[in-house]
Amino acid sequence: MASSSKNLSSYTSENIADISTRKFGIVVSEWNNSVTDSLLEGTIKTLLDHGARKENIIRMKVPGSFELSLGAQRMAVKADIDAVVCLGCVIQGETRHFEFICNAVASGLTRVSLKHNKPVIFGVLTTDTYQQALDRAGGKHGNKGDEAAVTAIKMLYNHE
Ligand code: DLZ
Repeated sequence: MASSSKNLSSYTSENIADISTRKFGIVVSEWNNSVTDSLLEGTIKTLLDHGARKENIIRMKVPGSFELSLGAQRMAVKADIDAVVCLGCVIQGETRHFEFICNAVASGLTRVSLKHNKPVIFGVLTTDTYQQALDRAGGKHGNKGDEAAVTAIKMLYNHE
């Protein structure tokens, strides 16, 4: 698996633009909150590290990853929100629930992004085990929340 051999938070911070006037929405799922809280921490820290202002980071909680799409829509519809970062953690269980949630949230977030022409970032861990999720939420494979924040920043400027 590609992600097992590299730190998911590796990126070059060169050429990351000034985001001090930009406003970010973060939608975070409460399901597997021990993981999503770490993703949230990583996202906020990275945005602040790159110059975002605390008052320009708006948070919204949703019950589970399936609800991220509607949460993202409610954020994206606000005229002053420039980008939305969605954070969740779906862990494979014994049923096909995993596939339905992952497919729904991936296509839901894509639709919201295209409809509103705003970056809507897929910061959702989709893992086989709880340990794999922890490894990617501040563990040995970094923090997917950091990566989601950097992706949002890059997408704000890559067309200007
Ligand atoms: C129901 C459910 C299950 C089984 N597993 C997860 C999960 O691993 N991660 C997650 O974010 N949410 C899970 N959910 C909840 C669904 O996302 C959703 O909240 C419910 O199906 C209600 O719509």
